[in-house]
Amino acid sequence: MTNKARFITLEGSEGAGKTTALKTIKKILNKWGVDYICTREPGGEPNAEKIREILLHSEHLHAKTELLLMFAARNEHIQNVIKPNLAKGVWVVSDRFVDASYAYQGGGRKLGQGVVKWMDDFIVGDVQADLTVLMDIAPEIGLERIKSRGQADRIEQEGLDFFHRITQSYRDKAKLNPSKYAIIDASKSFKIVKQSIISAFESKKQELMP
Ligand code: Z5A
Repeated sequence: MTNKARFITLEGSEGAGKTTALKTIKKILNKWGVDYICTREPGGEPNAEKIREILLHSEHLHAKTELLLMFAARNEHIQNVIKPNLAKGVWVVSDRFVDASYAYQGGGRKLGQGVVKWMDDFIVGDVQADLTVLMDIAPEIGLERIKSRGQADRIEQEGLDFFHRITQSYRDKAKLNPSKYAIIDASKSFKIVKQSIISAFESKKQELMP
């Protein structure tokens, strides 16, 4: 495998179908014959998984604490998982990464994009995704899909306005650098979503594996 290892991230609001999309992405990468790992945020390594517990299951957290913990977990994840794998030629697929902080903390929590950009520069630096698959969905549809899942975590308990701001922030971020994104209409059927992901990867293949 002589090609440069690539960093792929998967993003979207609640119930967008990221877990389902990941299965399709794995099949594509298997077919391409690349060596890869799948990981997630917040989490992906032991310290970051402990921080995930605090983030998702604390009774209350201030918005700025949430932002700081997201980036603390991310730093552990970058240093201990993402960078070492990319350095040894292994592709990394992450279920959520820094765009989620722009969307949830910058947009949802109204902390603004500026402070997230500052943290992004400080913590992420040049470890940016080569491709971000954005599962774009209206919050009404996404939330309806996850309704039957039982107990919602701390973030999932927010109101509809919060999720509208998230969806908008994701779209705004993608507009800043459109060539880096594959925007998938996640409101469509499983079959159409799967086909859209396959088509998006096919059209990016030359760029990812020159
Ligand atoms: N967070 C943050 O605030 N800031 C950050 O920087 C980062 C994260 C990195 C992580 O939660 C939380 O952390 C998350 C953002 C925040 N917010 N919350 N809460 P998580 O990892 O536990 O969960 P998630 O990332 O939000 O994933 P999810 O809720 O499980 O959604 P999903 O993976 O996108 O959906 P899914 O499980 O694939 O599908 C949901 C349901 O819809 C399921 O029943 C499917 O069968 C169904 N589905 C999927 N696709 C379809 C289609 N096409 N048609 C019909 N039904 C479908």
